[in-house]
Amino acid sequence: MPAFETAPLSRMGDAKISDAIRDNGPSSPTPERPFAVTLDFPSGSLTPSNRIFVRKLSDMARLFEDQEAVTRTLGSGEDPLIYVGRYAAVPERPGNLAFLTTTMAPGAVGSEFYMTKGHHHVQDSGEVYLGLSGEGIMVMESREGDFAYEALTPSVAVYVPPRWAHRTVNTGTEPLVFLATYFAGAGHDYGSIERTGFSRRVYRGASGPEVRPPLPAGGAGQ
Ligand code: M6P
Ligand code: ZN
Repeated sequence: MPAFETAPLSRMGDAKISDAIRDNGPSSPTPERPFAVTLDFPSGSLTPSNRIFVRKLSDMARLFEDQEAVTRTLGSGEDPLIYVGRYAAVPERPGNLAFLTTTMAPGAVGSEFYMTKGHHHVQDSGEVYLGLSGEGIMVMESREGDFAYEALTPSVAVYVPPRWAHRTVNTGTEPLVFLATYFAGAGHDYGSIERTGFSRRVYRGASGPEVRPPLPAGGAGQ
């Protein structure tokens, strides 16, 4: 008899039914209930949110190609806000789907557009991004070295398969706002991106964004 057949279960009483449900997965320290959040697309505000993180230039200084521009900016006492993340209150454990908005300022370091740090998932698993406001590009690179990119604009959803590192870049003049959802137990691995980077970066070119490898010293980003 299938475990999900309802008639016999309904005769087992409340306690038995809740035991059966608990046996289907890891036990929850607190009961989880469905909930809804409200999104403001232009700002990325997500209400209610239980965790907000902020990344400034100083938090990701080594990731930009133009280190002279980074030093100049930080040396002048400026530490621009690059992006803010706002999480919905989903416990970070396997079986759950984490989701959050990210709001990224427009701007560039040298000629390289503002971007997220970029990461692999510790436990290889996919992710879906949905553009809410602004104009951006997602760059993605697999552990095997394949590279891909997609535009991220309002009403566009981008799928990131397992084993693909991902980074989002604001190529517009307004904040880039997007929603992302992923396996809550995935974990963020920043180390490999910090060590090797992506093979291509996104630059402000004369006639629009350029997705390409860094030029030899003295070229792009100087
Ligand atoms: C998306 C998701 C988050 C991630 C955020 C910022 O919203 O992928 O998991 O934290 O972008 O990206 P990063 O962590 O690489 O800075
Ligand atoms: Zn991710």
